[in-house]
Amino acid sequence: MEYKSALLEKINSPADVKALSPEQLRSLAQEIRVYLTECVSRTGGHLAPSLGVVELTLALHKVYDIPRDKLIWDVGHQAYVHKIVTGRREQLPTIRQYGGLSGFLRIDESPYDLYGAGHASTSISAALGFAKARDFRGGKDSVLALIGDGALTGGLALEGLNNAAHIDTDITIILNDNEMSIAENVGALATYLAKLRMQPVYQQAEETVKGVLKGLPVGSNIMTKAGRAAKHAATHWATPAHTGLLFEEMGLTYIGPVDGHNVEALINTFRHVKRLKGPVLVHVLTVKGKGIPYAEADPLTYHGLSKFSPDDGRLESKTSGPTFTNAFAETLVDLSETDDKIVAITAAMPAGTGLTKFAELHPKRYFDVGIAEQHAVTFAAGLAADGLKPVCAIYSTFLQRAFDQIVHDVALQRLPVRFFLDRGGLVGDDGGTHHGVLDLAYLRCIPNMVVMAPKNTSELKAMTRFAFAFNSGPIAVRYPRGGSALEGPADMVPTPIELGRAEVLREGEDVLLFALGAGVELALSAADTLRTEGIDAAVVNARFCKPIDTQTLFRLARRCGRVITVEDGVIQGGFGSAVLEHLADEGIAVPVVRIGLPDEFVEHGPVSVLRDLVGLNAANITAQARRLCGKQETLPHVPELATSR
Ligand SMILES: Cc1ncc(C[n+]2csc(CCOP(=O)(O)OP(=O)(O)O)c2C)c(N)n1
Repeated sequence: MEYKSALLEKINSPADVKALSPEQLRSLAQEIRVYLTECVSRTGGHLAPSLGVVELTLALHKVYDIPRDKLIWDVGHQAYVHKIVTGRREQLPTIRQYGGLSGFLRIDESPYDLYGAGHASTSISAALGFAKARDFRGGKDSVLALIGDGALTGGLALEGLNNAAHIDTDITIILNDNEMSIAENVGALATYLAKLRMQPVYQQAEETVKGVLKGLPVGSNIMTKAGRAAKHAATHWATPAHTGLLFEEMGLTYIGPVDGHNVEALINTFRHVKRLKGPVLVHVLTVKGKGIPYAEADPLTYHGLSKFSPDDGRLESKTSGPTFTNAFAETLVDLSETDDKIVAITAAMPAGTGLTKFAELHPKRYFDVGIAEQHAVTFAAGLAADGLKPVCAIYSTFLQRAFDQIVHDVALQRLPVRFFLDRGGLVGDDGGTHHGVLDLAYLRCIPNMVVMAPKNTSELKAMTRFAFAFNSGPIAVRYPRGGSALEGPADMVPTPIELGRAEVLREGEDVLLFALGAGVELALSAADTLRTEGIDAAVVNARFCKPIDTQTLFRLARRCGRVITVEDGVIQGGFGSAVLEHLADEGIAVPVVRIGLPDEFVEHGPVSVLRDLVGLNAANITAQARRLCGKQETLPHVPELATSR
């Protein structure tokens, strides 16, 4: 990839962007695209979203005075260009690496990151908070929310929009419309935006922009009929009167559509939008992956990816071996062939959750509801209440959004909704917003809920079959990204799954290692080491976090007299807590050590590094067992936990 950086190497702050002419900004945009692609090719990360907003980001920094003006990014996965122009250009190669820049925005990373995110659809609500806070302090700064068309499908974004149109404040919502969520964007709003895209582009040329916007009555009060009419006439000079009517009827001023790759048009638009009062929505049309042919042609693959060749986009081959996602996907497809009651729901993540094949085979039984986890769960509840067998395939971290729907709509009514939570445990590079470590705790406390975690992919297959045969209430299976080191031969059949029954992997006399999911692999490895030291550890694959196999737990806890629990979730309220509670209720007073994630948000970085940092590894289990058995006085040093604060 040819790499010119004449302008880029002088960009150290937004002031350097402000000093450039539109012509120079166009050249800078090209340099940024090459640099960005080079960097992401080496680290992995979100490529296509940032490539789509290069001109938009430059225009915003040219016109607005950030951080005095408040720019709130939705998700933050598309903010790499913002990082480059706000003093983090040289650090970009460290993005998503342990100790390096975050792949999202974080308040503590830079004064230019006014608000952090990682989950979608938060920007409008947060920006409204900034706008009202400004009003209270009598400030004059502009407040902007930058949100994608995908993120706009989220209920939270629509709640924000609803409130923005009603609350008396000045706010600009910039809609970055590239027609894509991670996959194709879906829903009625997406269809509506597609219609708007067909309209003539609002800012064709500088003169048009100036002509249109000069006619705009500054500070016109859109709450009065005359004010609204004047503003409407001025903002719809080049586009038909009905353009953006949906937003206008709600009470927002609609500006657009604007060509998001015409830096001059963007600058002119924002200069004038800055003068507008009330809630304004600027509809910007962008192309995801813009300027890098392979990313433009396949924005889904290049949305977020691991390392690749910057010249032709060739992906580095992934390590082969079965994955949990595929194990679930294949079993679901198998089951769906003989059971036409099975229906599947994703919240904008068809590929990541393994539903692509199911969608191809059963398009009528497959629902992508957009970034709408809450709706997904209540929708599933309705389907289940009328006799269907819905599966909600949602990443562990995103299902957090739908906690009350799980409680109120599903569990309270004992509806048989199957939850498949991919990316359970530490996910690595995406960091604190994305680690799926709360799920065991937040699901375990819900009455009527069954919660499982497999030790390997063949067990996940068995659990998937079990979950679809289980019709008496909600059931959840959570599993990590990737695969397991515990895979047996491909044709190995795991011992049958029975409700609330654990699998005893090793009997023992000295210490009980009671482990769940990914913790089983670590417990077995620790037990091997302990055996060489004369410590006889029993190892149990708990399989169920709820209900726990108390029969097995009590028998082995009594026999061994010492218990260590292992899980890749938070220890507060999680699986280990459940074990403690059961032992206490039964009056079994044995020492218990819980190994899992501490009460801290964990950083981004490779999973193995993060696990070592928090002591979620075989070495720590071994050391804890030695100590319980009186064989080691002091524990090895576990380095201080890195937190996201
Ligand atoms: C609550 C939540 N659900 C799912 C995701 C995963 N996710 C990250 S980006 C994205 C698509 C966002 O689309 P859009 O807002 O249009 O931005 P684009 O990537 O197209 O620029 C999704 C679904 C998320 N971050 N948060």
